[in-house]
Amino acid sequence: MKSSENSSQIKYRSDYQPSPYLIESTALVFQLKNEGVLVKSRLQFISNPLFQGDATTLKLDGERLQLQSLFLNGIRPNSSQYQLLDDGILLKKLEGKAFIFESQVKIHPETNTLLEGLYRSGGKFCTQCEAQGFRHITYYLDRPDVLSLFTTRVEADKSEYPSLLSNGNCVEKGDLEDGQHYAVWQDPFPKPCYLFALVAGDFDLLEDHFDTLSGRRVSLQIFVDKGHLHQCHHAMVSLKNAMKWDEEKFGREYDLDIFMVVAVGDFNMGAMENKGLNIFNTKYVLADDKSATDDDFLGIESVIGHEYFHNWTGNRITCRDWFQLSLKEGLTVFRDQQFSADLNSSAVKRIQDVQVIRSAQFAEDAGPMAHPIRPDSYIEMNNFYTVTVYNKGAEVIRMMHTLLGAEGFRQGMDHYFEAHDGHAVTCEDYVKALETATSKDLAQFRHWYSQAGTPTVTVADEVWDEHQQSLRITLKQETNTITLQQNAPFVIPIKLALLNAKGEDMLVSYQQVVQSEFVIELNQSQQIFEFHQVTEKPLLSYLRDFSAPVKLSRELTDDQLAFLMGHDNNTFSCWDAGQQLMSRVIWSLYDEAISSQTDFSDETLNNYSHTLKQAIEKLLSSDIDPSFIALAISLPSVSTLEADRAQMDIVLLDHLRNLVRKSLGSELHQEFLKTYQSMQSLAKASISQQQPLSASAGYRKLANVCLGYLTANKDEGMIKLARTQYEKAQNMTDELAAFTQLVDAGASDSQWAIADFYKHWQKQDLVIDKWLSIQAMFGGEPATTRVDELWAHPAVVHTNPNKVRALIAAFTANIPAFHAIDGTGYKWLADRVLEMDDINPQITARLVSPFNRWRKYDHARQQLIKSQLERILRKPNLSKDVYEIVNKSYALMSEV
Ligand code: B3K
Ligand code: ZN
Repeated sequence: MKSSENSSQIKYRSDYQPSPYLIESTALVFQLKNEGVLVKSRLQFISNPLFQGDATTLKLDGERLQLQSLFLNGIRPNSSQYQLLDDGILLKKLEGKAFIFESQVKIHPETNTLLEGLYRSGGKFCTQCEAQGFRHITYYLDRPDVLSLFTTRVEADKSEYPSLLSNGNCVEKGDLEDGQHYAVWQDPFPKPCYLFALVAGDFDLLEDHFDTLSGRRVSLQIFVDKGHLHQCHHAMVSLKNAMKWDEEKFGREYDLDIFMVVAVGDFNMGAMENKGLNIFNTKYVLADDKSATDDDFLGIESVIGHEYFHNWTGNRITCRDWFQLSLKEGLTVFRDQQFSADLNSSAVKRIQDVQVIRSAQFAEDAGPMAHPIRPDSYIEMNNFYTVTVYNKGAEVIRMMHTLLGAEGFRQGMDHYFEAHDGHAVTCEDYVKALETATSKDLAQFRHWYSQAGTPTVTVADEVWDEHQQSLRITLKQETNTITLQQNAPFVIPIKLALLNAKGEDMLVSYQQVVQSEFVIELNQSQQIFEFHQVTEKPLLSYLRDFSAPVKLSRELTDDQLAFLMGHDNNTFSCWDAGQQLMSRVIWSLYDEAISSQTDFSDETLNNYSHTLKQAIEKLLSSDIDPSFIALAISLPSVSTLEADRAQMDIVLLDHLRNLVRKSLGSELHQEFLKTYQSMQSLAKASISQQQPLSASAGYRKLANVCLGYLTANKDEGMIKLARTQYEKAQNMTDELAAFTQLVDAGASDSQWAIADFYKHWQKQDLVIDKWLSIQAMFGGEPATTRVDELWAHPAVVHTNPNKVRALIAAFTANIPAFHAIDGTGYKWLADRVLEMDDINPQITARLVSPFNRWRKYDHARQQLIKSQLERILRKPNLSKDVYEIVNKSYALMSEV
């Protein structure tokens, strides 16, 4: 497809029109065969009262379908009544208020490498219809505001496909001739076709049940590949926890008699919330202590929760159009974050969520793909399942939660469910529901839905008047993006406290209320806030719990940061102060390196990091939650540091960050070693006492962060320590952490570990993904040769998204290799993009996204990236998925 054809396909939010017709009922019959599947459909159309205009023509979506037969109201239409299009069928001369459309199409799931619509992989059939995959199955109104009652009959060979599943309840099943059998599923809830699902295969099944609040018994079933039954228990426990949590926290009860989860190895993303039949990537279902890390267990809990929570926020109430995606995604991410926070350490969870915003969402907002959480246009909708729509979307919900208070927010949610159940609605409807229930005016707050970019909040002034015992603070906000000029100020809730010299929150008065912690609302470009009864000069703790997705700019000394790090009783702020201190150390080294063109040795570093060293030492000897300490002593990632400056030499930055790590590693060697040893024994003891996994996970986390510091200098004795841990590991968390250090250390240990790990785990797909990622991220020189070899490795099946991601996405996180100044890393990525685009454009469009950060890099690297973007754009038949991303980058690059 030519570029001009691609850009002419831009869809705009402002163009929304209701559909001329709705589909009352949808009856589908699938005859599943290994070569070619027949899909018969019978659709009952009725005119849509909301539509005003000419309803004599109607376009149904349909792609890659071979039409075999067609009936309108039981009669074969003549050629003047319809027209076949590349992307659907146009029905003409429609008369009356209702009609029945029947078709039979043939599709080819066996060659479907897009993994959209119906596809066959690993001997099973499964579907993925969001956002617009249903049009690859049959002709339909493939849009989320057309809700229909579905009945699905599936027929297939009984021995090859004993399980035949679809949405809702199974109402009939039986045997057919020639070894075939069938099942009929009926979904009592009207739904848009993106929530349709079908699965057929031979699975192992884990069964359980859940008794709902009102006493109904729901049968729970998890289907996995044969031989994996022992790996589904955690997913089942997580599901039951999620069901209970949604009842307790949101009063939401499950609504069908059965809830099924199917795990498949070839899947474009994490999971999908199809009504009653969630389909999951195996990565978010399968886990056992030996093969899954503690983080994998947490990931499963969160994704199982997320998909389950969609039943109310997404399925019962869905989106009117795809521009409203954050209506269900931002809200459901917020819900899954709260769920994980309630079940684990809420402080740690909050920090991890903020890390995602700072390392990925800020970058998106600063680059060519910047968009509001409710985008205004797209070429390929799948490109807008972004960290902005999802995670910033969740932050926007969180801010409303903060502004309304927990109780107000719950009232708002109750009203939202009550008012919109069974409908396809907009973000505006959601905000209005919160307003109606609470009488809070959210008019200006709505800018968060319409404006892109990360606001910077600057503390312009803080004046304490000893005589008046008052404090006046002046705050400013400003937002810049590459693509848009922002104008309207946001409503920014800032949670803060005033610390006294002892580091305690002072009781002060703000707007006549005396408290120790406040949420102030910054809603102008510049604003003054006054506090009274401020009896001593305070040190302010701003943006507690990261109360808004903004950058905070203020002047603090190292000592003040260290004080906050040691005293702030808000865990997030305490961690954040430490991160700022660390960033400052790294950036000041960077500035000196640039100005003096010095290649720093470890000795010179000592002068820089004294305050930091002391702060880390203090943390290591404290008795607070080890998983918090692990986060608090870890340096900010390079992708987080990137957000601090307009442009940088990214390889130098990475190098200096590593130098700081090494310097801390050698200077605090004894402290790290001591903590490492004590955490290891605590972890062991907690296992022998059979404490839950979560109890020992914190010990392991801290031990492994210490191991990272200890091995940073590649000291022989410490590499030996890593090797011992690797050999003795009883779980994947410890094994993988040690493996990572061994691979990073290079030389013979690395070669040995890589071979040994593979020998042990070669039959476990998900573990091989880890093996690939670690090598791609930490493998030595020349990195592109290594990843070339891995790309050709028999385990790396190019049609499997997990493998592709494990290798390619991980390589782009290998900073010296990906950003090599000879351009080999960029070329390697572009080569893979060109190769993968024909196989799976959706995945490929994601792989190319590291190039979106070009603006942050130096001129030489920008030029190297530019030439790779040109190469990609020249590819014949470039998918619209990749075109949209690459062209956006390229067009802006040509402007600067
Ligand atoms: N709703 C799906 C994502 C669909 C992605 C389509 N490219 C999973 C989720 O967010 O729960
Ligand atoms: Zn979701």
